[in-house]
Amino acid sequence: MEVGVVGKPNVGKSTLFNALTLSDVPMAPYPFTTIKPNRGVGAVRVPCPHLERKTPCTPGNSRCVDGTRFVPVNLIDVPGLVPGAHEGKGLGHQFLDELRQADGFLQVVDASGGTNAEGVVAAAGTTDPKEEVEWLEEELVAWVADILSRDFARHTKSVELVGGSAEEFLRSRLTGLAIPPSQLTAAVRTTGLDPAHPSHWSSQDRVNLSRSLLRAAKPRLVAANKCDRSTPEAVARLAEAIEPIPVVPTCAEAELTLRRASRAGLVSYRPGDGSFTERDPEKLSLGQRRALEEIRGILARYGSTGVQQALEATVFSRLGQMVVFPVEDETTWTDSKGRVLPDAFIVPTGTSAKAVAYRVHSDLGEGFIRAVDGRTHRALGAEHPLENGAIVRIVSKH
Ligand SMILES: Nc1nc2c(ncn2[C@@H]2O[C@H](COP(=O)(O)OP(=O)(O)OP(=O)(O)O)[C@@H](O)[C@H]2O)c(=O)[nH]1
Ligand SMILES: [Mg+2]
Repeated sequence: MEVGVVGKPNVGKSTLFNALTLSDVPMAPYPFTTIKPNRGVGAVRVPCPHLERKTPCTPGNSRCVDGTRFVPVNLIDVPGLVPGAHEGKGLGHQFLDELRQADGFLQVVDASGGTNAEGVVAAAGTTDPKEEVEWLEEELVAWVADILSRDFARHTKSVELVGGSAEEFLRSRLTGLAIPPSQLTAAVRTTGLDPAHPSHWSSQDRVNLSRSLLRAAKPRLVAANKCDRSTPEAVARLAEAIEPIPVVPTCAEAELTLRRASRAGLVSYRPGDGSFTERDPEKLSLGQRRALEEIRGILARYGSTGVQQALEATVFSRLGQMVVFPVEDETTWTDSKGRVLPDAFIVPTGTSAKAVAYRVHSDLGEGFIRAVDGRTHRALGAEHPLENGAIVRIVSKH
């Protein structure tokens, strides 16, 4: 699972990335601070099933804090895009290629309207974040259309010569984008294109097709960042204006401050919480106390900094994922080394028992006999769709 953090320059992408991953990539109040992509690992929260039994867990690939499991998600922070990036403006869209494997996008916008299209700081309210959402789609569409159009005549002819379909043409050109074949076929249909003759598709057809593909295969959620300088009402107006794309108000700066303060032992704060407490107020400087007071005001206004919620809404609601817990013993919920609930995996909602087996290890998938539900102890067939939070043992020949 990989989420791409995208948007125009200077909106807070790297700040949000640093907050989610506790990294230290450069952030600054001017455009193009990020000049090459940053990769890191964030996490989404789910209740840890160990709470159902009061036996502590022994997490391996994830962390468990007071019964909340933090399951890893890969993140990429890319340099800011400006309108016309596909024609080479700003840093162009060369770095978008790094996002090919991303399952979806978290677009950061400046909800306060205080950054112009090129990322230069302006007075609050001078730009409309709705426009950022619209032109970013155009840039992403142009990026995909460009990939499709490279050597278009040659590639389409060679597919048609051997009686190949549109799907084959698209699959060969867009392999890196990790779009399932069914979505390729569906996009050709919804765009109303002739699947037998891709060579007849005009450049506008390719743009329309790219738009359908992106909308279906790379869902986007908008983080209305710098919400500390905006209002819940303005965020609600943005959400209405860009429906059906969901919007989550965020204050990346506050989240980063809280996570760093928590790491330094200054406050008790769990990512996503609506409050925090100072550990030892005596130890805080006046500046630190003031910064924390300001953050309290933001939490009171919005309920949380929104950063954790934005990632979770992207992964669970937009990308339709869920979390499963594979174990080797369905009674004790342990692996072969006796570790309780060691792994938590993010998989698409409704993933079958056999697909989860493959996810754990290809050998387990190939030798799949049955799965066993860790709660009901019922046997589950290969195609049985698992539920969110399922604890599952895979019985395999290997
Ligand atoms: N007020 C406020 N400022 C923020 C927030 N998040 C980030 N900033 C500030 O916005 C500026 C830009 O932040 P970056 O994270 O560098 O932005 P970016 O989108 O990665 O910028 P590029 O890499 O240049 O594209 C910095 O001065 C941050 O401190 C926020 O939630 N509220
Ligand atoms: Mg940046």
